[in-house]
Amino acid sequence: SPTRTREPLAWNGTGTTQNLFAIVLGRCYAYTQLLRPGLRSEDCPKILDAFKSAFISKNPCNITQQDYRPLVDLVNQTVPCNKSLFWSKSKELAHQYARVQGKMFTLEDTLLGYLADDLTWCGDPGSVEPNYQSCPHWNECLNHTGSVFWKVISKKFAESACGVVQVMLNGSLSKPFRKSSIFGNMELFNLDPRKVHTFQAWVMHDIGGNSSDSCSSPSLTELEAIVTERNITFTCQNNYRKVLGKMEP
Ligand code: 2NF
Repeated sequence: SPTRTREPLAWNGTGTTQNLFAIVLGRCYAYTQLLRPGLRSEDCPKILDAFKSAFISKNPCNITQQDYRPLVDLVNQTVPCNKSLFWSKSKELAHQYARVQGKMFTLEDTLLGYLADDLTWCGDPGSVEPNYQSCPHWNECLNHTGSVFWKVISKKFAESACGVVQVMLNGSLSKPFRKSSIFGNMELFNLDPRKVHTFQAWVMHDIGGNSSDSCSSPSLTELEAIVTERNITFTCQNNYRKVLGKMEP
């Protein structure tokens, strides 16, 4: 095995998840064989190789969208119309809803999002191994291994959405919609108005917390203006009942 000539670069974030490659390969087989049979499980070793090639031996602050191109091109998954669920600051509830409902797709219910959810990974210019000691925090530099990955696959997810799309927002925040979030700057602007006719916002509040009419707050009015300007019909619901109802045992 190659000997290190020096210590890996030191960053402010946690290092690569232990057993990263085994987790990614295992998730790939689980997804393609058990969760969504019909996707090609024989591609999993190729998918893992393309994932590795995107960042191994590279400076984790100098990753480009092209680095992930071979990986993204290996996966041809489309989400059925009316089934895309975007979220911002509401990950757990959005996932629960999508999965209980069984038929909605958050980004993490697509293969690429599923492979990487909750994982950290980065390489090091001086090594063929991932950097298990530290990785850049996502606000430490712009073009970092994780940010670029999520931006690339978020953009693709948004571009392919069609029909009615939903976004779940967190009404317990003073600004449930933020233009600077990944939803606000990658997903929203990559929806295709020729395919997406209606945009539904669900503003959820903590159960037992203060309930307010977030749909008429300035933050939601700003979202409405952007959506309407893009010639997509906008609707907004506070505490969409179907979400809460489905959560009851
Ligand atoms: O880890 C994920 N599963 C993930 C990461 C980034 C983006 C998922 N996404 C996709 C989801 F599918 C949602 O539709 O983007 C949408 C949510 O992103 P958001 O920025 O609108 O919402 P937040 O709840 O603020 O952030 C979601 C996660 O992304 C991390 C953040 O720590 C949280 O774990 N995050 C925020 N900004 C960045 C960034 N610039 C970021 N990760 C990398 N780069």
